[in-house]
Amino acid sequence: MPYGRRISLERSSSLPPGQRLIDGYPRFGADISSPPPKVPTDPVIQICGAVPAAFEVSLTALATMPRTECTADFHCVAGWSARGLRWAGVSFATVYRTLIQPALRPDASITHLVFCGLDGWRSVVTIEDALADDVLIADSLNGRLLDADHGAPARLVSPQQYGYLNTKHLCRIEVHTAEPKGMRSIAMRLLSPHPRARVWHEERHRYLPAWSLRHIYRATIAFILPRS
Ligand SMILES: Nc1nc2c(c(=O)[nH]1)N[C@H]1C(S)=C(S)[C@@H](COP(=O)(O)O)O[C@H]1N2
Ligand SMILES: [Mo]
Repeated sequence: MPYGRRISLERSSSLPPGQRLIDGYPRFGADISSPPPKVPTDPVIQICGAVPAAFEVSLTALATMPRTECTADFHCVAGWSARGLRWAGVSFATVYRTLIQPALRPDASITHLVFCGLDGWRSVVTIEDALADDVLIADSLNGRLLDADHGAPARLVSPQQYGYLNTKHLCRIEVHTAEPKGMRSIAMRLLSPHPRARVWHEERHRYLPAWSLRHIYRATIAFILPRS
């Protein structure tokens, strides 16, 4: 299928502060000892929150919308980065403007969105960050349909924000008029991730300076990704 837009975010050879390049692109997350969730036969994304009635958008319908391709590096808050991933899908701004915005309550002023995965993952993204040019609902990686490891059937890709805001296995988008509660897992709440998570600003933690976390995170990934 021809692409309406192509975006490239590859920046010379540099990485954001505190990141290290690893070989390949691993499956990563809070619970990688469990298998990825099963994909339903006719997957949908439910839209709920500040809309008069929740509704569903099927992935089949999404697949007919104008496509965008975005080549970018991927950065996990734990300090690893993967180079030059070629994502394809629909720009989130297009989905928001054509499907979500017209359904909002007229008085609703949206500040945050929550992206939920089939495995229970939740990421809270500000409306400003979610509407950036390079944010996609991607269903393809490096020319192939997204596999279970990397978020089948579709995932959010926001390459300028750490991985934890890039919800895989996307099944629900909540629209909010104030900052909602984020991650449900106790571990993620203790980590208190930064609400904006911009990689080039090294926004790792809501309260602590980023440098104070680098060693803790490195130790964690050395354990999870032994060859990194
Ligand atoms: N549904 C879901 N999305 C998720 C996660 C998860 O565990 N479940 N982990 C997040 C984290 S911490 C990272 S770094 C990236 C990893 O993406 P990958 O597994 O495709 O490398 O997914 C993010 N999105
Ligand atoms: Mo991550």
